[in-house]
Amino acid sequence: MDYMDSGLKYTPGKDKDWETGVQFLQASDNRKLEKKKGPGKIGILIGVLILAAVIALITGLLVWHFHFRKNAWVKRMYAGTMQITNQQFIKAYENSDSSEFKALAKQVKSQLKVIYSRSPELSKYYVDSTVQDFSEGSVIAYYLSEFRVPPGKEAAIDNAMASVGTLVDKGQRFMQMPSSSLILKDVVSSVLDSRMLSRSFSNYYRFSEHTKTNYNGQIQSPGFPNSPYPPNTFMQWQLRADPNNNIKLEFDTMDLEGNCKNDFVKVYDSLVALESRVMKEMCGQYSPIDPPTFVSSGNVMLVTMATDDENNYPGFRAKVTQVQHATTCGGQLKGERGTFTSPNFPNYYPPQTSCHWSIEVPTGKAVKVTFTKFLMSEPGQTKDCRKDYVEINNKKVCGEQPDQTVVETSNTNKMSVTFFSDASYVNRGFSAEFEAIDLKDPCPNQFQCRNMHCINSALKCDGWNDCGDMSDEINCNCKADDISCKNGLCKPMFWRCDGINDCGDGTDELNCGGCKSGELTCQNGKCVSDKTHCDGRDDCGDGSDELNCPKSSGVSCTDLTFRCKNNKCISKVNPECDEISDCDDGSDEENCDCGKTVKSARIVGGQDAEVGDFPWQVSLHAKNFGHVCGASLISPQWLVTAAHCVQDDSKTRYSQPGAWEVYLGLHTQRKIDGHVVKRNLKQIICHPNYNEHTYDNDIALMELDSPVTYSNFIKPICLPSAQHDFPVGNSVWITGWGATREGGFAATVLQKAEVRIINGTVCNSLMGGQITSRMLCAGVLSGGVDACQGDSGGPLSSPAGSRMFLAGVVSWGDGCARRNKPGIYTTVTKFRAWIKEKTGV
Ligand SMILES: *[C@@H]1O[C@H](CO)[C@@H](O)[C@H](O)[C@H]1NC(C)=O
Ligand SMILES: [Ca+2]
Repeated sequence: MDYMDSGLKYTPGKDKDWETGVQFLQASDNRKLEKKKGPGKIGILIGVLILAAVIALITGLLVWHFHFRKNAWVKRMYAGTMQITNQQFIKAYENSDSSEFKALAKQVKSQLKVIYSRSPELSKYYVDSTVQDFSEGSVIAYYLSEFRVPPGKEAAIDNAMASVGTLVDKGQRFMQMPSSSLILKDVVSSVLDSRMLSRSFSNYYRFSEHTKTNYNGQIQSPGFPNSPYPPNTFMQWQLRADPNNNIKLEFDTMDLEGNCKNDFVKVYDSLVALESRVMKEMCGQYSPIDPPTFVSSGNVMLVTMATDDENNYPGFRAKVTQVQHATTCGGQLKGERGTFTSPNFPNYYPPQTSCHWSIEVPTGKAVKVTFTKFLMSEPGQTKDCRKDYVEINNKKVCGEQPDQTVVETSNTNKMSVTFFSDASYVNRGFSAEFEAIDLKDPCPNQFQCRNMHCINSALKCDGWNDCGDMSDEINCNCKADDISCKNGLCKPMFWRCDGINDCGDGTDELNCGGCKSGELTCQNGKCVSDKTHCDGRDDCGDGSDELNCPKSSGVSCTDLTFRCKNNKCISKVNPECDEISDCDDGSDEENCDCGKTVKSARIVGGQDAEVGDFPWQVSLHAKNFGHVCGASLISPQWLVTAAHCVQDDSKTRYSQPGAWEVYLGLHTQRKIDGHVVKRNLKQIICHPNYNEHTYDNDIALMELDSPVTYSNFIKPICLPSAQHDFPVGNSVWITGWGATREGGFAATVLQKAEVRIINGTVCNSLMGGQITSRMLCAGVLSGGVDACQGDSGGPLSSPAGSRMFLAGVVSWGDGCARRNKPGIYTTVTKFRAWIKEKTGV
């Protein structure tokens, strides 16, 4: 490769650090450069000049080498953009080999040098710049500038570069300028993402795509979809559209390593990797049902991707199209009610966009606006919403707000709403409803919250924060089955003694029989001295004072310690599949292909699960009837469900495999798409000690007639070891279609609800002493009335690290965890050995 043509002209090839810079700065395709014709007369002249320059450079470099290298100055790269207002874009500027490109690039470079020379800091450490691209508007230039900075000076240079725009203004206003010079506007630069300068890159790719009307472009990571993306590679895709168009980038697959430090994709609203124009950084796996789609503010976009040496995944693929630039958004909204959304909702809104809505309802009424979705969080957002925001009633709202919690009402029949997005980071935006209300009675026949929400009057003083601002839970007289908090709140009794301060003043955690300070509470409730923790002796009697010790492996085995394959025990609690090898033989990290989901796009409604969120959820259909029970996938061929699901009744022999059809990868009942796999059963193993009166030992196993292949939609959940601890107070998930065996399914889309594990002692007293050690109780966390989600037999999924473990099987009653009534689940840990014995899993 010829550095003279393609990169920084003064750059030596020997220094590893610099080589990286050259590669990154490389302005065009190598192949084109190699194909160039031999030198003519002018060429020879240029050659001589270059030779002279090289000699001068080498001299300079030697000086540099001995002077600067010694001090280990650091390279600092900045990406920048500027608008040149006294030039017109011509087609040749798209081609960096054209003489027109080179001529303008040269002018930009020399002007940059002049600009930087106005700052003493910048001029001292400036090395050089390369122009990367031009685009329309008059002409917009994209460039990289390199500095070599003594250690400790980086921040000072960053600051100077951040205000480089003022240097330009100063220059243009006060200095005599030659008439040929470029008039510059909006000069912006920011330091390059340091991961893009990694020394370990061994390959660089640069692609470009100019999309047209009626033409679908496509970009994808190398090798997609047949092989994983290459290691140690930096890639960039430069996307252009025609003037007055925006680029729409629609990912259909995004499947990268989960850690953005190692592999990542970044999308920019620019043609150079300018951090102040970054729209989104992505890694991991995105749900293919609701994949991200971005729209640029202008007619260019840049996608970069960097990979490290290991864990290469399939990569990404995205469609590139152009859409006409929408000059306006917002508008006039009239009538009794209506809806409006941010641009492109539920896809990502474009950066640098502002919309204004004027809402008008009939005279005499007032306007009430409710935001049903509000997703506008972004890195670097401030409390006073200095980045993206919505302004309503002279109030700025930003960040991420729970559904239906942002509500505003006007005093008149008019209201205005403004949406604003700044230059960097975009999100999905908002959807909102407006309605005309009667100011004298804004909540007819309902309770009016302080935040103007209207809720069912029965929800007042029931212990749940239904308003969202607690205004329905103050000044209450608590019911007998509620905790009366000292501060006047009422809380469901089952939050007593679970280690979480629900009252806010600790009332619910008083008199829980805890130990004194300086004492350790054993799992069996005994109190022992702190000092006995990890002293090698079992002081508690159940071994719980010898858990989570500094010396983890090779401790004496108790009922609470994890037993490795080699029969040695470790004191760490829940060591299995936590991605740290704790056993000497590594057996705690074996069989860990379980419990992981694709990254959720977090857009689908409150209680609806998202596709791929719970890929182990199985729907059990009774033949000729439909869905009646849930189950969990634990291996390619085995399911766990509830024993009471497989009991015969007078009409159907549910205990027989032939009575069932099994649906895996199902999200919406009756919608059997390409992700869904149907299986029949080979056998059903019901727990022999299942008691149909007490629901004790309510667990059963099902074997599929043939194994399933795992996919994004079908994956097993992790089975906990017998010693796995699911602490009281932990949040876990229940899922299902809300079915009862009598009534068929209640919901078509898989529902989810967050529940919290309830103290067994408290639960047992609430449930009249019916709770055995093989049952565990959990209560719904959110206050929704329709929080009845679980199906009998379905999973109680407990998150741990990046995985989910099967904590329980939905057992009692209709399987719903109702408000003020705990749900009862079969404790899976108690049946771990039985599952292993019957299935080998
Ligand atoms: C459960 O509550 C009882 C008191 O009702 C208390 O003694 C016990 O420590 C609590 N258990 C846990 C695990 O917090
Ligand atoms: Ca509590």
